[in-house]
Amino acid sequence: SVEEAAAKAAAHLADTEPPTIFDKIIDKTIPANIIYEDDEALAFRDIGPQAPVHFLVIPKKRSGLTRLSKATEEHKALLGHLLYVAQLVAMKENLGEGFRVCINDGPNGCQSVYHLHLHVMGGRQLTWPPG
Ligand code: D5M
Repeated sequence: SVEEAAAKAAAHLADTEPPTIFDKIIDKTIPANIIYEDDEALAFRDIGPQAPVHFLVIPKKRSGLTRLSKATEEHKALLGHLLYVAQLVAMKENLGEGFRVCINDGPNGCQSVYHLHLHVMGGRQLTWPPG
């Protein structure tokens, strides 16, 4: 369809944007504390933890997802998988008392790395609202 072709073109354009530090973590040219990996997703500890447990879940292929707002219909399964992995690893990290999943999108969302990532934080009483 026209919509699919447009989405494909947009995804290609997005993937011509510069690689990020996360690409180097994925190809293991820089070290990271990786706590989970499968064919599609990687989870590793955040370098500046905001809670006793703070890790990131990212897609191994950026797939045009520089940010959540670039998502198209074709990303739905991947997005679901990332959220599933977030809770899977949260349970492995003993966050059964609760945790928070957060995605920062764009300048107003305070996004700094333009490769989609879910923050998962826990291990203390979190407060609401965030800043
Ligand atoms: O969050 C980007 C997050 O990525 C931020 O919490 C720091 C983290 N970060 C950046 N570089 C690294 C490396 N090399 N290892 C682990 N974690 C890292 P954002 O939502 O874009 O503001």
